[in-house]
Parts: sequence; C-alpha cells; structure tokens
Amino acid sequence: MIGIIFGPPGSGKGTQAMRLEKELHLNHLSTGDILRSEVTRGTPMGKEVGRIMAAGDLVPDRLIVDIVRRRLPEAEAGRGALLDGFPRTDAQARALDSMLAGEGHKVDFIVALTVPEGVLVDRLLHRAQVEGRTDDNRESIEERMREYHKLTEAVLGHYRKQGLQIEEINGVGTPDEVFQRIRSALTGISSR
Ligand code: B4P
Repeated sequence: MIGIIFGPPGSGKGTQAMRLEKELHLNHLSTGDILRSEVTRGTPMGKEVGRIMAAGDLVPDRLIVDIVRRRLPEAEAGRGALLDGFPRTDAQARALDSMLAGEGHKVDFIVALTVPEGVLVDRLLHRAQVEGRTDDNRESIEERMREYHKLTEAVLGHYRKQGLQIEEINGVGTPDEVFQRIRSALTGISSR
C-alpha cells in the first residue's frame, strides 16, 4: 500500500504521519527528515541543500527523486509506505508514478490536511522557539507558503485527474482530534 500525507508547511504532516504509520503499519518516508539528517551530518548533499532549505525554497527535483528512488524499495516492504512531504511538484509526482508503475503499484490514498495560513504561520513560529529549525523564520515561512501555492498544490490536481479520491481533512484542532478525522476518513483501508 502506498499512502501520501499532503499539506502546506506546518499543516501537521509529520505529526500525523507518526500516528498513521503505527495505525496502518506503514513505513514512514519523510523527505524533510532525510534532508535535515543530511544537513546535520554535513554530507555533500547536506551542504548543497542546507542553504536552499533555510531560505524556504524547494530542493531540486533531481535530488529528491534520487533520494526516493533509493529508499522506496525498503519503504514499500511489508505493508507499504507512507510518503510525507513527497511528491511536492508535478515532476516529482510523475517520477513517483513511473517508479511505482515499474513494480505494478500505484498510490492508494492521499490525506490532504487543510489549515488556514494564519494558523500555519503561528505554528511554525512557535516551533522556531521550541526547536530552532533554521527554516522556521518569518521570511522563510512566507517563501515556503509561496512555493506551496506555486508548485505543490498542483500535485492534488495531478492525482484527481487519475480518479484517485483525496481525503481532505480539517487540520485545525489538537493532533489527536485531527488524527481521529483521518482515521474515520480512512475506514476500510486499515482492514485491507
Ligand atoms: P518538511 O519537513 O516536509 O517540513 P514542513 O512542510 O514544515 O512540515 P512538517 O512535517 O515538518 O511540519 P508539521 O506540519 O508536522 O520540509 C522541510 C523543507 O525540506 C521544505 O521547505 C523543502 O525545502 C525541503 N523539502 C522536503 N521535501 C521536499 C520535496 N519533496 N521537494 C523539494 N523540497 C523538499 O508541523 C509543524 C508544526 O506544527 C510542529 O511544530 C507541530 O508540532 C505543530 N503541529 C502539528 N499539528 C498541530 C496541531 N494539530 N495543533 C497545533 N500544532 C500542531
């Protein structure tokens, strides 16, 4: 099974993915976590992407697609993969489709979190105080929102055209409340 957790920056993708992976016994693959680990370890890739991420820009598609191509087989093992933060552009979505098609697989579900922009900004500024992430400052947050509207939103259209049902979930509320909404929307999936 292949699931995608989708939403703007700060919508709770990572937060909900951790709950959902346990519920559905899926392997969580977060491109944001992988990139941050490369930056922390100071790898050549980390050096290349660190500044891009801090500015709130999207990392080039070729790098991201390469990361996912290498990690997807392991993530798909067992019950399957929960993709968090990927795909984020139309090119990434097309690359994912062809990787999956090569194995006779396809995306099974998408959970799209919706949260008003003011709430997103407040959450990310709050996280800046708690975790000190370099990309959680006002300028970078604004850029991340712009990139989301310019490049990422279109990914939903890509999958709608394929006839895939997208579960739009209100992401406002406590993390547990949001998770209950996701669970109800996905009823039937966990028993597959
Ligand atoms: P991500 O790691 O995906 O970061 P994000 O969009 O900020 O989401 P995240 O999962 O961390 O936060 P969440 O909403 O859970 O990407 C970071 C950067 O990496 C991107 O900007 C880009 O540069 C690069 N990148 C990653 N993937 C890429 C790709 N495919 N292509 C190109 N570039 C890519 O949570 C946010 C905050 O809200 C947290 O503090 C959380 O505790 C809080 N929160 C969550 N749910 C809440 C709730 N219900 N109520 C209150 N607070 C809540």
